[in-house]
Amino acid sequence: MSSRFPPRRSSDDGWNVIFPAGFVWGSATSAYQIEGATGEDGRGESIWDRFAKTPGRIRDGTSGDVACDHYHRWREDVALMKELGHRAYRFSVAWPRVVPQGRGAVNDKGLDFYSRLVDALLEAGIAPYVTLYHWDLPQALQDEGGWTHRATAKAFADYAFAVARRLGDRVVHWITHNEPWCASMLSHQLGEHAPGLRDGRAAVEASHHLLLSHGLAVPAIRAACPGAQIGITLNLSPAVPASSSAADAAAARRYDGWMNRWFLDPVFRGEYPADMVRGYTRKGWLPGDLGRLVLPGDMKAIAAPSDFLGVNYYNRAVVRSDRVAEEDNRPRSVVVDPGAEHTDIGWEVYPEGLLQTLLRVHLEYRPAKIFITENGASYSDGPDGHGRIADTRRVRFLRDHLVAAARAIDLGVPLAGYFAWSLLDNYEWSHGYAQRFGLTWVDYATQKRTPKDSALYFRKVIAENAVE
Ligand code: IFM
Repeated sequence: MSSRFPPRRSSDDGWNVIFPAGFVWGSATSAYQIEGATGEDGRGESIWDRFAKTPGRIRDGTSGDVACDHYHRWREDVALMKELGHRAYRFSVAWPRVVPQGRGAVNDKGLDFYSRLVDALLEAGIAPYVTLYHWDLPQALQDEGGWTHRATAKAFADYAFAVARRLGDRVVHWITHNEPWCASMLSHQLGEHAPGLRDGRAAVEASHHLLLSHGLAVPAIRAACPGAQIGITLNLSPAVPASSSAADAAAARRYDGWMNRWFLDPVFRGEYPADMVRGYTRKGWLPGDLGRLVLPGDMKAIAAPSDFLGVNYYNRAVVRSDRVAEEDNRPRSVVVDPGAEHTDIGWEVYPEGLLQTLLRVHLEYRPAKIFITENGASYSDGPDGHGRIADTRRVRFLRDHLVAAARAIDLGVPLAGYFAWSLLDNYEWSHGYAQRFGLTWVDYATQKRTPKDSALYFRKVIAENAVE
């Protein structure tokens, strides 16, 4: 069979890598990173409110208290998306806005906000893609043990039901979790995100309860919204050995287990990878008797049939073996190509990794459908003397990753959409406001939004359904 790649059409304007009809184009954000208004309309405290205000946790000492003030400027932001030609918008619901104490009383004012947003999106012809958990756990649940506590999974399913019951008449696409690796390993093992623990056992417990909560939420959402399309979003990175040595190959395999397989295997196969179970048990991160954490029925629940997988792709990991990495699975990502380009946050630009990731997921796990729910780059380019933001590196980043995505489609990957991270510059977690991932520049002093060149480029991609 001859390859259809690169798919071309005869054109004299050079726009020639074409996406399938109906491909979904949009951008993504998350509640804590853009909303602000953390104390308004009955919103409860989240673990990120607490973490961001703990001295030493955030590099520039800032918090999401104001962020992009989207809670007050959402009309303007929907108009911006429309102006930029977006056809879909992935945003997250803040659990503490809807259920301020994590379980129990539902705060109608919180739901009203998202309901108004959904109406405005639909009116603008933009399809809402709702993420239910993008890391802002109600602090009240953290006080009981947070994700290390099994009851949090049940509380999440109840919260998911409440949101789906209110928005499910208008929202079709639901994402239970964003990047459970971050909500477990990065935040409980490496201490870099809220709640800031450095405890491998807590990280593994949290990962299981996060996955379980996904499994419990899927039927809860379907019960409230029978036509729902439901998936989970994982952040995936190809792990490449730094050399041809057996030690580096083993380290890369461990990294892959820690980052990718620990989440993919349960969701698609209903089991944890055996090599990682052995490793975590040896370290004492899993109880010798696995049944003390993983109860009968858990794995079946986690593997509840879903409609799509969300893939967030940013970079690859080139892994070198060393003693510390072996002990705590901490990444030892090393630079093997000194000429490679890096974004301002220090991540290697590696578009081939997107193709590798999509192919791997398709061939090994066979999700019915895949959306790239995040892909983007931090570049600090700001306005020139005329107010223009010529972020040429981001334009190139987008183009090269979109060509990789098109290539994956051509090789048979059921890729259905692409969401650029992010619509706006926003609060980049422990980096504060210093890293800018937006297609749109945000002047945090005035909250003025200015589309960057990349936003205009992306608008053309969407209009043409093609990449130059
Ligand atoms: O900003 C984050 C987002 O919240 C989750 N995925 C990665 C992005 C860039 O770090």
